[in-house]
Amino acid sequence: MLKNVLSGLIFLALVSSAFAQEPLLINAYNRNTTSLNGYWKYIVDPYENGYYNYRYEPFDQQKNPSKGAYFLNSKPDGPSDLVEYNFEKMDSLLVPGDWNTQKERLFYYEGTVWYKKEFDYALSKESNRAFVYFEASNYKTEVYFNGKKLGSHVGGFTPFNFEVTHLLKKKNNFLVVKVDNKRVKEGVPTLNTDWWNYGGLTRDVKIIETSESVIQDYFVQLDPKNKNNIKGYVSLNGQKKAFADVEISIPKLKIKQKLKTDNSGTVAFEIVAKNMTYWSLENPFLYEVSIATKAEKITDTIGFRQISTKGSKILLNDVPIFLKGISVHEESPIRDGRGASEEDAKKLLQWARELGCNYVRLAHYPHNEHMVRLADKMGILVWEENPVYWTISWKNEGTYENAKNQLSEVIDRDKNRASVIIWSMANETPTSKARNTFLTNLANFTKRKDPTRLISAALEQRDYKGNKFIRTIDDPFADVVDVLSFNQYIGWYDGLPEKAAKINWKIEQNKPVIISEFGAGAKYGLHGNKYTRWTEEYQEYLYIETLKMLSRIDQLQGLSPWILVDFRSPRRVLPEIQDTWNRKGLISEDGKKKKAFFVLKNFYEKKE
Ligand code: GCB
Repeated sequence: MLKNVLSGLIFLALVSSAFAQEPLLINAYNRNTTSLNGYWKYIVDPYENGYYNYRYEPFDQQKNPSKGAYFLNSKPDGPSDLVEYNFEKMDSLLVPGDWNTQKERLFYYEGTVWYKKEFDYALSKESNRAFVYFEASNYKTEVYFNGKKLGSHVGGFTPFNFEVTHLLKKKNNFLVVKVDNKRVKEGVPTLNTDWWNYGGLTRDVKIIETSESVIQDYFVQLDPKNKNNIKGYVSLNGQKKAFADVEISIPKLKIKQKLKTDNSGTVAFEIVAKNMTYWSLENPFLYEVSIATKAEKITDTIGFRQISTKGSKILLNDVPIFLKGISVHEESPIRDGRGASEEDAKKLLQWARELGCNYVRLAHYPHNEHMVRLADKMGILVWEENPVYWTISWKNEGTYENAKNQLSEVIDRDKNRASVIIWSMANETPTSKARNTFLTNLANFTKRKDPTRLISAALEQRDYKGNKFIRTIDDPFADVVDVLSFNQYIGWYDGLPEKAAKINWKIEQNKPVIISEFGAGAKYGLHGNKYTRWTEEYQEYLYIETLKMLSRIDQLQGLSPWILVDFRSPRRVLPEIQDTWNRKGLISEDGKKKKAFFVLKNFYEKKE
């Protein structure tokens, strides 16, 4: 009996540790990788029949799961053996890609889809390690390799990886992934959003091969307090991570710094660097930075700059800047659905450039890494956002942990990108004690993790002391943020565009103000007078009036109107106008510019 209990406990311990998320390898961009993109076999499984047995117990938590478990990729032993699925005979989905826009029958689907990919892989050195890396998968993902569970991940927009070294074979490896995009109340985001819940392996999947002692993480940034100092840390992972030699080199600065890790495998450093070319909008200069151990070397391109605030100003390298921005969703402007490729990012950022932008708000969740890498190269500043949207379950501890984890993963991924200047905690969240605590804890966590960037959140505005014509921000979270941002829809959800002329602002916080959203719906090609909803003229009129109104805010330091391109949302059902598209784009989903595009472009051209 005791023996049974003990072996049960040991088994449970093994299972639960196997479920833990493994340390993220940053800079998957410049590592030794093999792509697993391409066609994957898939099974649609709305009842999660391949995950639970008929007593609703997960197969992957049983000692000897039956052949019905899809992660086993079972094959019948002979003609009399019963196996009720067969990946081989199934249709395929392209990875990266959402399933909704690839298969008509999955357009509105929310549930589980199983993916399977087979591949051969030989490590280039016996002692090397291999990891399977997912740049994102929406929303809950269970990963199995050669019939064993690697772990799971929650959150649709951030990267995660699992080590596969111990299970890897030279031939016929099979990776089975369960992706479930069911919306859940306690989730992040929650049930209710205004964008399409694209499911699937939406970004790149790859094998990363590393040496035994892998350079897992590093932070190499300009010291926010000293412009002649490069500061950060390097972290190794593996058997030999303790007291290991590490060298950071930045050839163009003639820097070669030798370091030694502590017993946890980490080393913090500060390097004096004189005569640096700072990363700026005019000259987005990126240095080649290499980090090397005895066994491996990894290279990155990093820009050095300072971002700070002083009173109501935002300073880039001590010089005040005005953020000429636009909000962007991560939809492909080239093919249908979720965007994930470099070409998608290029086109979106080129449009932003054409509009005169020096800044983009990546709404409402972390976008793919191409966006920030390109923004780094192009000299475009970036706001990155955690998908804490509207009515999250503020009191639920698991929801907080989930939000924190997603934020932590995007900070891990992008903390060396000069373009990223703002971490946004949330969008349009209703104030309450629980919400204020939730967001304040997130902000404190972020400041500790990355003290080099600014914190914000898209808040809401209200009447000032009951006066409908004076607007203010009286959200307690305004005291926590570095940059005070808010969304406002005067002229669309709140009266007609002419109302803007009557509104004044009384913003009492001595902080920079960014208008994170304003906008109006217009169907490209629909014309009429400026009072007719959905016409390009209405949207144009709203932009003209809104820009005049916002210019009366003394502390105004930037804008990111809603939004660059029309995007899909199941909330938007008006026939012949919306047909599942939110029409507040300045560009239609097929790339045509609406009249308001040119109003904003003109405003940005004239703005210092
Ligand atoms: C908002 C939300 C955004 C919506 C937009 C709209 O305030 O932040 O996600 O899409 O309004 O179009 O209503």
